[in-house]
Amino acid sequence: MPANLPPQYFEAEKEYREAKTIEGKIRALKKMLAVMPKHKGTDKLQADIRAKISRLQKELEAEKKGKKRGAFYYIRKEGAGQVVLAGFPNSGKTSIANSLSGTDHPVALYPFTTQIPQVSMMKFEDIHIQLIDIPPLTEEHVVYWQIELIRNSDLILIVLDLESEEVLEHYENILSILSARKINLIGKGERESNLFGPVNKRAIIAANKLDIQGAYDRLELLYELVNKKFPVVPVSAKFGNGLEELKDLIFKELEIIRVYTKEPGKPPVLEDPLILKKGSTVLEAAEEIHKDFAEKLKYARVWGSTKFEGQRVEKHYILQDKDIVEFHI
Ligand SMILES: Nc1nc2c(ncn2[C@@H]2O[C@H](COP(=O)(O)OP(=O)(O)OP(=O)(O)O)[C@@H](O)[C@H]2O)c(=O)[nH]1
Ligand SMILES: [Mg+2]
Repeated sequence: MPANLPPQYFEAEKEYREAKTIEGKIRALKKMLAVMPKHKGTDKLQADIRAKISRLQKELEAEKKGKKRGAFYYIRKEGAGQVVLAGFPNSGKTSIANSLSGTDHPVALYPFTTQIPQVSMMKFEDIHIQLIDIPPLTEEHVVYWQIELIRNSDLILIVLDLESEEVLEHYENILSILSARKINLIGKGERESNLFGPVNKRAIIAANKLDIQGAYDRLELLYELVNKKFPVVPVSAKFGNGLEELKDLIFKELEIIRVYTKEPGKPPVLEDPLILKKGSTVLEAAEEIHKDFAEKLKYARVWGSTKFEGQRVEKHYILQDKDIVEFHI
């Protein structure tokens, strides 16, 4: 090992070892190069690092090409949850996603306007929820990556078109398209089970185009026949009706909670909350921060769901949305 390597070099080297992606490794190697003194003693090390960078860059290109060839769309989860919008052509999926996220993805009168997944982020109070608008689902037109996106998501938002006389048939078709591909939609009061067989996916329904004449009659029908199984929210993407209710429902059905943390003697950090599954404990919140930290945890104080402000609770105390936690180790 050549002498005189600065501490920044070892930090970057650690970053390299711990990097989980090829991009991360390349970034760390470049940092190592940048901070090391350039002299005879480091010539060999510099050459080794450059060779490693170029090898990794080739790997990265190969990976990108592979993805393109298969026309496979995998969308990395970002934000507090991932929601896929699914429905028949022209039902208004893109219009709804645009209205919820403030995006401007193409919307048109003709079917199959959306051909590739469109990702956007919907702001909900102090968090962001990821929306994926996909091409329409019809018996004739289902591609495997649409199904994969649905399978990988946290929640399905089925968009139904109140302008169509066949709205009920559309609903039944969507369910059967998915169940034929081993995706079982679950709704009110149903729990996800881990049994073998179809995957269970929670679903909610947006009944769109409420502004169209006759929409209320068809909405009645949905309330009568569908609302028992899935929550139905009437909306008009065009005029904005029902969008706030839809946002609330999306958050509720994601079944997550926000938890803020504070250090003893300091005010709580009221931004960028921890996102946890509903029913999570103080210990699980600590694990989200760091495994070692969770192991050392003795107790916590909680503001919000407890009877008293700053009440002392044990590790297995179940947290609620918007609780503030002060960990004691
Ligand atoms: N009246 C009315 N029209 C709407 C509403 N939402 C969408 N539309 C219209 O319905 C048509 C289809 O809207 P899109 O948002 O492109 O529908 P989509 O489901 O994304 O369509 P595909 O991508 O082809 O599957 C467009 O002409 C929209 O302007 C609504 O709430 N009211
Ligand atoms: Mg669309």
